[in-house]
Amino acid sequence: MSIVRKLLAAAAVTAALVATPAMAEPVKIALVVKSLGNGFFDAANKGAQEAAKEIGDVEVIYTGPTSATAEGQIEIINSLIAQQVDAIAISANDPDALVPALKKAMDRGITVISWDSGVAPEGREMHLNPSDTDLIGETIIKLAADYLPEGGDVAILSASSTATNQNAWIEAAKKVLPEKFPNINLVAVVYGDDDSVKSTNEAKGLIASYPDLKAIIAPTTVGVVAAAQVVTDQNLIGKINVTGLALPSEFKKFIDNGASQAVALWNPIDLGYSAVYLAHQLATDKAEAKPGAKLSIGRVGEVTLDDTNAAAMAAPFQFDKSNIEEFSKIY
Ligand code: RAM
Repeated sequence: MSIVRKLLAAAAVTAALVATPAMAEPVKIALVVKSLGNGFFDAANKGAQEAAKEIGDVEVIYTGPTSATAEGQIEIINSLIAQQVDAIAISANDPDALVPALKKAMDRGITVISWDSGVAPEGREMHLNPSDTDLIGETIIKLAADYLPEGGDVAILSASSTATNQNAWIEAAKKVLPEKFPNINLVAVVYGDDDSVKSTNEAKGLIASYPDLKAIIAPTTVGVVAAAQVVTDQNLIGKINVTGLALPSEFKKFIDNGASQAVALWNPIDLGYSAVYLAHQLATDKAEAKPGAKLSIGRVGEVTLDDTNAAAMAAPFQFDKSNIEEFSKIY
């Protein structure tokens, strides 16, 4: 329980002795995202608000910087400490740069967890991965390889160069390449910072620099849309297949027009729901984050913490012509 809540609880007991029972303060959980204006995080917020409603007496504060930087997130963390929130659930733009600010938050009794994109273990109580990191790494390569029977050049268009999640997926992808996908040639990894304009320019740069490019793999919902738009605009449909991790509602048009054969993702609504559910359990002392702990994520199920207090949710779904329409209505 946070220090603030303990004090409030004590105050409420005192007040109850002298007057009518005090109104309980809601548990304040800040859902801090990499940047605002990203549809993936808006969907996560939908799930976060659902969790708050279901649990009751919970206020979710949805916040994030305007661009996906650690500096922007540090400012926000400091302001959340000043606001005396009960918990911070953050998708990090950098695994290390946020640690001092998050440690300060924990020293003040604020529960800190990371989700989606992790913080180094010393800066949080636990981390929630949407899915197994190695599985995501292999999936993004397979999505390209499935449509390249002869193999060929592929490039990765990532988010920011310090994003914990994308960097871990790219590492995992590089690990499986030589053995499982020997004819896939990864020629470049570039960074669009989860910014549409930068991602568009990086995609154009890849196409200009690598004339034999057969696929662009963007493990970011922002980058994948930018790359597919560039391929569409440059009349490269059928020559370059865009794939990666995409939000069906934003990406359906590129499956429809053939700029992409297939993409993958997990359910961002369930991810946001689970992050808030976990933050609430830890902030109210209903659960403790320690290796081996099995923690409830409400209607989504349960996760088990590993040695580093990290847990992973389910395998990603694949979307193609057969099912993207249906999923595009959900997220
Ligand atoms: C972007 C963000 C997010 C990532 C998704 C797949 O929206 O970078 O962190 O999980 O893509």
